[in-house]
Amino acid sequence: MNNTQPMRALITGITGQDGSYLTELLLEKGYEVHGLVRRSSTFNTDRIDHLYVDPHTPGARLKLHFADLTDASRLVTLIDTIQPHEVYNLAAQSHVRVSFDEPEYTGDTTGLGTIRLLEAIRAAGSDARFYQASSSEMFGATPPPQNEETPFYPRSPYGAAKVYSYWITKNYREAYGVFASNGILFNHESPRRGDTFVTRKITRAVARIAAGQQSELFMGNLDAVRDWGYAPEYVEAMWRMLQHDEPDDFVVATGTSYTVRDFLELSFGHVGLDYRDYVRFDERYLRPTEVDALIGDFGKAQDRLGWTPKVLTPRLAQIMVEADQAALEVEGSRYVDAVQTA
Ligand code: NAP
Ligand code: G4F
Repeated sequence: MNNTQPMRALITGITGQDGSYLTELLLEKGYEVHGLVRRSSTFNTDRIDHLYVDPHTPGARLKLHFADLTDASRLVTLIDTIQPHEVYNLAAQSHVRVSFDEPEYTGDTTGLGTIRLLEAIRAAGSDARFYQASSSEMFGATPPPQNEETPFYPRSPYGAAKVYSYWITKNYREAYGVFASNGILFNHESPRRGDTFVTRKITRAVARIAAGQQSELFMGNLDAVRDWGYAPEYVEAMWRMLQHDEPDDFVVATGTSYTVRDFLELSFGHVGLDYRDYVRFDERYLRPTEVDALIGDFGKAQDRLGWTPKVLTPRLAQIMVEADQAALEVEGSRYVDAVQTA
């Protein structure tokens, strides 16, 4: 990078949890950041509003573009006009339970969206480095610990779509020499996590119950084991993958394991409550096929990228509960459990 020509990154999924943290990281590093935003009738840019400045402002380095991963020609135009040095493909229909309700749409975005973007890079003759947001859901039924050599056995339309994207990323690396890397990220959370993922659903409920605004929390399978890390640390690993001397695939995880029940205990315990007094079972939150246990071995990322996790699950639960309590004080009650199956 030099003073006149900043590095340019294109982020799909910039309005999501990871997209927002990655944008902060890249702007801090001096990048010009281009983000792909879906047009919607209400604004969907809450997570990046604090970073946005009017594009007419001299030196503005965050630029947003309307586009969709289902629109191949738009992706070609964007790659061609932006000429990014790095492309981070974070966009996806990312909810596992929802993928059973919307399997075809999930395949179209989470799976085929990746080939559309890779083809756009190829068609534009771009030498951009490419990051694919692969997932520990690809391991599915294969027991832990899981690393880069572990066979995939997806258990949902989402997991199957991510397996397709993983392999097509590898194929473009081998077939066309694209610098294309897969980050196989285990669950990572934050106060910006979507409301219907289990950690955030729990910490929002804890804040509301502690404030006397809610009396019950309906949940599904409490026995599932997950390896929950902290999202701001995980986007650092994404960036490091594209600075590495060669494209490769890396597991990013904490190597620790907790059940959903453990996360309930930690979160309710933080406000001095016993989760058993509030949590009720609702089968609508079960999945037709479940991923029982995910625990990642991040040794390769540690050795080759110098990446290690610092925030582990107990501290993560505390960060999220405190953030939801603070948010509740500011905004009052806006939580509506509208999407009943998520
Ligand atoms: P997220 O919060 O659900 O964000 C998903 C992003 O994708 C949003 O910006 C969303 O836009 C966008 N998007 C969805 N469909 C799209 C489409 N058709 N065209 C363009 N954009 C579309 O997800 P996240 O937690 O940040 O995760 C980022 C990526 O990592 C995802 O690919 C996810 O599958 C993967 N991943 C996540 C985890 C995790 O634990 N968080 C672990 C492994 C892998 P809207 O804001 O308009 O909805
Ligand atoms: O928070 P979750 O919905 O995340 P899940 O299914 O593990 O997927 C997340 O992590 C993946 C990486 O492994 C990502 F690729 C994916 O995009 C997403 O970010 O559910 C976690 C566990 C599941 O076993 C689920 O059955 O929590 C269990 N659970 C129990 N009750 C619940 C609930 N999950 C949700 N969302 N809501 C419940 O009421």
